[in-house]
Amino acid sequence: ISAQGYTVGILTISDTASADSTKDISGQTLKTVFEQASKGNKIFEVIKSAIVPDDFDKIQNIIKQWSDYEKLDIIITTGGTGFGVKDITPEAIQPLLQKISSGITHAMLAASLQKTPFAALSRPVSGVRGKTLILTTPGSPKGAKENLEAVINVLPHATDLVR
Ligand code: MTE
Ligand code: CU1
Repeated sequence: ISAQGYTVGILTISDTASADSTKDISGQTLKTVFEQASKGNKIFEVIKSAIVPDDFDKIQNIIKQWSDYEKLDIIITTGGTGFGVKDITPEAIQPLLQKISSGITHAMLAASLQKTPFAALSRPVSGVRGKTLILTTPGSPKGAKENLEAVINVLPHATDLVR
């Protein structure tokens, strides 16, 4: 594989979307944000997309697959970051992170709080596993978009340092 830019995997974590993939608007929204950002010099290539239910093992398995075997540069998730009983994205992903990137998490929350006080109800985590940068965003298309846009400009440099 001779990817010119940064390889990206988008993981939608949602019981609803996993039952009916046409309901996965947020995954598509994230893809569009990466495509628009790639018009400049920062070329992001979304080469993996998947949908899993709010299931601890299924979330961990695909994160491990995409980082340890596919060796993606960036994995971004949408969904499951809230306070609902089923929301377990941070609990599933945090133990897989070898380095915690508090700054990226902070940047997402700070920018989000400028948009809505309900940003406080997201519990994002982010960090590095192997050579892969992993970040989580909320499940709504708006929340996913705003969180990615908050940090997308630092992702190329972050990824250069990791790989
Ligand atoms: N962050 C941004 N930037 N914009 C938003 O609209 N919505 C919030 C929050 N973060 C939101 C946001 C809301 S209302 C919830 S409940 C949480 O994300 C958790 O979302 P999730 O459980 O779908 O991951
Ligand atoms: Cu909410």
